[in-house]
Amino acid sequence: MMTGIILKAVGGFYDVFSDGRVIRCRARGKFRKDGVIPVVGDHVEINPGSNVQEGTIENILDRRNFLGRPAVANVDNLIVILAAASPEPDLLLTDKLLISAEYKGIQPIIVINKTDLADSARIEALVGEFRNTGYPCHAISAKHNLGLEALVKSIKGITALAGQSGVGKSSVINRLCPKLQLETGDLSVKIQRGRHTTRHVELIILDEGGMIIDTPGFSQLDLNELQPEQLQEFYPDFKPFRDKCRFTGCMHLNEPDCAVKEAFAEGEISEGRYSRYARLAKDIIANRRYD
Ligand SMILES: Nc1nc2c(ncn2[C@@H]2O[C@H](COP(=O)(O)OP(=O)(O)O)[C@@H](O)[C@H]2O)c(=O)[nH]1
Ligand SMILES: [Mg+2]
Ligand SMILES: [Zn+2]
Repeated sequence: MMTGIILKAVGGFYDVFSDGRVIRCRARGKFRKDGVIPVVGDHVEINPGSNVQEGTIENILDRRNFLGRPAVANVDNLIVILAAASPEPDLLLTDKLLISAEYKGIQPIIVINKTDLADSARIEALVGEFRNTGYPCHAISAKHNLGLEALVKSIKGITALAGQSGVGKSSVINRLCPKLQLETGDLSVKIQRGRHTTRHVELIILDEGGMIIDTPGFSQLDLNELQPEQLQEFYPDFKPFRDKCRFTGCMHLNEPDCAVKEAFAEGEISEGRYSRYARLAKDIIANRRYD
């Protein structure tokens, strides 16, 4: 028995990377019976088969996480991409993606793309927005191939990309893996062409050692799944202050002697992060399900 990782799943076959080579496998029937379907990113035990016969996936090892749409397991990093300009950065979406990553136990990496379209004050302001999170942050230009080398070196393990449309996700993937040549650019053109092609998600092994998922996208957490007092757990920038509030269970909204609010007043938490947190927390409270 060998172990490997599923790179691709197409038409009942699985390409499993094991011991430096790719072995085409079928899955044992028992998976279907158990209702567990092997997915890209799964660590599996395989019987490698022979030269003339494909291998067999015998076991799926425990998953550290699972993402649907695209279905991928064991994601280590989420690159959350913003554009410094064009489109205007959607920081609320960014925060939601960061929360979703934290919730799944995925390390976020922030990438500010299109630095060629903004002045340094603007880029610095965006970097500053997330500084106290401690997340790695890379300012790059996919168009001019700036900053990509440092980014690729920081990728260890399985890495997914997410961000609003037009920020340059496909362009970044193409830079990381030039042989892919994903379509980039005008959305309306992409949608027209997209109707005729179904792409299958594939894990690409980079020369530098990391692995990227070739299909951008990441199913966000529905924040209404959270209890309002849970939300703060996904804000590493609040962590140093949370225990210092007067009330245990403080949600840092209207409570007196709140250390988180004091930290933001003193610039130790970015004002934007705090105000978007307050907005999301209030939304969760407003939509609270009593069940
Ligand atoms: N000026 C500039 N344009 C870029 C950069 N990266 C991507 N673009 C352009 O932005 C548009 C959207 O890029 P795309 O990769 O398709 O974005 P996606 O929707 O996130 O996959 C395309 O026209 C790209 O050529 C960059 O660093 N600078
Ligand atoms: Mg794209
Ligand atoms: Zn508080």
